[in-house]
Amino acid sequence: MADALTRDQIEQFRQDGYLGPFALCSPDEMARIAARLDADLFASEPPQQGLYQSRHLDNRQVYDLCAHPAIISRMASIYGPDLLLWRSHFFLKEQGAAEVPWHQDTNYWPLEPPLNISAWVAIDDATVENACVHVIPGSHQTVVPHVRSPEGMLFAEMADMEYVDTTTAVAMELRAGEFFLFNERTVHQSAPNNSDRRRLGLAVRVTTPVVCVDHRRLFPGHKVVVVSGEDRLGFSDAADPPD
Ligand SMILES: O=C(O)CCC(=O)C(=O)O
Repeated sequence: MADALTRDQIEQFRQDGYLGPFALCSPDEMARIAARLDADLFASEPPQQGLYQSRHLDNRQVYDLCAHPAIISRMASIYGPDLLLWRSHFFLKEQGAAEVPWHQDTNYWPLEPPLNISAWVAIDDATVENACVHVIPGSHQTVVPHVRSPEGMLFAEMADMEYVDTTTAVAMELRAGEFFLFNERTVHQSAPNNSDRRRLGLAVRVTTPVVCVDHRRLFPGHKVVVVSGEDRLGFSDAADPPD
């Protein structure tokens, strides 16, 4: 399969809980995609600071980014050929945007069992200066308790820092058009954006048909979309990709 991961890469993902960066498209191509998203999607409904959810369900450009073979082939190397796209988030950090605290995604998610692989796709260049995501290698091997975040953070709950060692954290600096993979327990964060450059990323969330998504904890009409292979189990409600 094109873009399949090697055995060594799969082993590295299992050991570190993240992998990449990889190229989805060139920076020039991503600039064209970003201009179209700005014109067609964000002009009428700007992404809020923080979360902007699951527009792959009603926007073909967003769906095509989420279901891009460069992402899905690599995910299939790890989780097999049957894959469900169950969620996507635009994470916008304008100048002055607050911190996304250290956290494990599984703390917030309605998945049973809690199994997910994410691709974080850079729509703008993401650097330390404009608040790229940081990950902690190997942190997915422990479930970390979460506590209320202090005022001013972008998430209401965060990892209890008694259980998190940030000294080995890695800054995932990406050119526009690149992405990295991480799993549902990899502890990650992004700092406040103290630069004058916007930082927009798209987080693509994929699981397998053995997982049941509790749609009631998301929004009315929420469904998964089969992005590879087939869903032989039907535990989660499914929709077709948008036209
Ligand atoms: O983009 C960010 O700043 C945070 C990303 C994140 O928390 C995620 O993708 O789960």
